[in-house]
Amino acid sequence: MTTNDDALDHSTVCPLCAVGCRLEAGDGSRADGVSGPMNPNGRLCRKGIGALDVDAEDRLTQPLLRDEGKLRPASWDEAYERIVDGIEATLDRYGPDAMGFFGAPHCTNEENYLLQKLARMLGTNNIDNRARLCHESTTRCLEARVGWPAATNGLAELSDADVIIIAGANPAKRQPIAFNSFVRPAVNNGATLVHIDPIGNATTRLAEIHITPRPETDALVFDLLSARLLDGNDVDREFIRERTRQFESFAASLQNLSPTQAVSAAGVDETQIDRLAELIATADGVAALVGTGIEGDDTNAPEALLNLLLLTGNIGRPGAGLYVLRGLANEQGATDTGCVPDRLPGHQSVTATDARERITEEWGMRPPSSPGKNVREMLAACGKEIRAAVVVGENPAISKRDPDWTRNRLDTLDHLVVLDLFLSETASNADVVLPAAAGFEKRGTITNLERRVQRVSPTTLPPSSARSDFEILRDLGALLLPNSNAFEYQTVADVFDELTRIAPTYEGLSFAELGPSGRQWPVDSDSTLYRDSFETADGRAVFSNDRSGFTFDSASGLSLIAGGRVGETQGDGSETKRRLRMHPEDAQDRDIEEQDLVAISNEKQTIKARVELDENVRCTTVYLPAQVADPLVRRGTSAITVESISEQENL
Ligand SMILES: Nc1nc2c(c(=O)[nH]1)N[C@H]1C(S)=C(S)[C@@H](COP(=O)(O)OP(=O)(O)OC[C@H]3O[C@@H](n4cnc5c(=O)[nH]c(N)nc54)[C@H](O)[C@@H]3O)O[C@H]1N2
Ligand SMILES: Nc1nc2c(c(=O)[nH]1)N[C@H]1C(S)=C(S)[C@@H](COP(=O)(O)OP(=O)(O)OC[C@H]3O[C@@H](n4cnc5c(=O)[nH]c(N)nc54)[C@H](O)[C@@H]3O)O[C@H]1N2
Ligand code: SF4
Ligand SMILES: [Mo]
Repeated sequence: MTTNDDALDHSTVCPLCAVGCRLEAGDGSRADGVSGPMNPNGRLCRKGIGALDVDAEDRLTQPLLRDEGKLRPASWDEAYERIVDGIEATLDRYGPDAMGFFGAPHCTNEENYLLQKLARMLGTNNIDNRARLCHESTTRCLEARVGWPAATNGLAELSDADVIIIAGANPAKRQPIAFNSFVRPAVNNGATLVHIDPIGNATTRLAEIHITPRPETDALVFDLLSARLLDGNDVDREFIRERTRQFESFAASLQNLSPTQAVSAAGVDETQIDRLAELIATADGVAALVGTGIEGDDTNAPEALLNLLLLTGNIGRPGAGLYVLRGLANEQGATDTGCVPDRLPGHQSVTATDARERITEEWGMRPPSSPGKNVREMLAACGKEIRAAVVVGENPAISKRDPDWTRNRLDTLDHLVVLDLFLSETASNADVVLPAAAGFEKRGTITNLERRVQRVSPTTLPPSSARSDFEILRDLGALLLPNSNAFEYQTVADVFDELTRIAPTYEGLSFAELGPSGRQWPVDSDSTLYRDSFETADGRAVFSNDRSGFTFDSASGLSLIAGGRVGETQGDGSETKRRLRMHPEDAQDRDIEEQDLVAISNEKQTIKARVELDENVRCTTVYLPAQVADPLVRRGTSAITVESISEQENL
């Protein structure tokens, strides 16, 4: 491993998902796995094997500028000049809070750090990253109640768990190597896997218990379990007394829960709840792994799950804790490095005196102290308070909720700069597009879903004149802040080392000493967080009694859930080949048979698909892959109707 930014290395860490498997360049464009902390047996998933096989034809190879409505090739100097003019004009006319910065879970820690440094040195906290849209409820709950917005334990600790609960996720498909390296062996060694998901998926196959709550009722399931355990006095009194706060008000609020109503509202089988309560009561360690399915604007499933873990003392010990099944390669790092509107690097509040002091010393200026706008607020303010934006490795034009709305918002900007590998939908609407190097063409660090900071190295050169986001942001920083030397870096290691001086979570790490296995933050603890105390003001974890109001419109009959992610096509994507998964009883009620073509409608839209009968789908719930479901539901659920139509019918 070299630290010279230009030299090529033979091996690196897979830049395609938050697991972070080790790999090396194999024959042709194939990547071969090499043993690493996340893939001890050297395996890669299919996506990882193709990690180095980027469609070179479509790569951006030179900067593009918009002139007379059209993008045209330009030199780097010309592109930089246009960016500086656009940003300076915005600052002069409207001030720094008219700028928005969209950061970068595909990019390295150093790149994310530079992006937020640029935003803040220009005078705004309007910086966010898209991790907010995937795991916000869970990470917010962890940060507020135990300390850090991150997984509480390392994955290898799953070998110490007796019960593994996976809720609203499909790691067998989405984090396949983590699932096969840690969950599967734990289950083979006797741990009981419980899958909580209205829809059975690849993960369910390994589960002993499959609980299928009505969508968005998981909080009720966790509360029911807490109530059962409390009734049976199967709780950890010592842990509650010594290490938590607000237990009494939580226990009192559970008294208001009517178990009969909760069971019926969640539509779960009571004997399964009893069985799981029994398992938790007798387990030495319970680990919960959660994904996007328990996120939702109105649910507080993560809050209820954390209550359950605190009640039973299942946090702060090996194999007992809450894991966030993050998706994008450096989602954790983008948040750690401060691409967040109210947090400086290291999850410190923008108002925290000591953090502000450290930064002022390091940057030679005070960062702004009023929290900025988050992703959604920035998009909503485009063309109004926000007049210019810099987007690094994100494609909000399609990935954010309601793409047409988002695209229209981005169109209203005076100045849009996009750094990307390809001419994405967002890039094609930009005023300046800069060609960036991909994950395996650059050096830096990324932080995986268990807080492991690992080095990535270039195994190939970027195409033509593309530059790493690090180089681009360093250049822009120097040009936009000509009176400061705050962007004078020789190598990415200089940026990383600055990060370790500012972010307490990264303190003690050193770029040169990360080694082939990386290190988990914080370095002064082992992989289990909170063994002795929580990272809260008084060191105690907090119970929450914020119980969600919950309504189920039984008249609507069926609710639609979407799953699977962007980029995964099903069949050739043509309307008649799309599959709607439906329980046989729901189909029978509507005179629908296997393979029937159906119209699926909510109050706004109708789409067509073919029915696939499936007993692993809970009754009254149906399932479509995300990109097919898109017009009907982007997140959460939608009440829909389904009816058979003839093969020829046009919608
Ligand atoms: N191959 C591949 N892997 C990927 C990605 C990719 O694009 N391709 N993307 C990555 C990214 S960015 C992410 S965020 C992750 C996402 O990974 P996951 O969060 O695992 O995403 P899904 O596979 O959609 O699984 C979500 C599950 O939640 C369930 N669900 C929906 N509503 C509810 C509910 O109310 N309660 C419960 N309990 N469950 C519910 C759905 O049925 C579905 O099974 O995957 C990552 N991994
Ligand atoms: N319809 C639908 N929408 C979804 C989802 C879905 O399942 N269905 N899933 C949601 C989820 S979970 C997520 S996480 C998001 C993903 O949302 P986004 O992160 O916005 O989308 P991506 O397409 O993953 O990546 C954005 C861009 O980053 C670029 N990129 C990759 N690596 C680099 C790099 O090193 N540098 C630079 N500068 N650019 C780079 C890619 O070329 C791509 O154009 O989508 C969300 N939106
Ligand atoms: S599991 Fe994730 S990190 Fe590992 S090979 Fe697959 S895509 Fe890459
Ligand atoms: Mo995601």
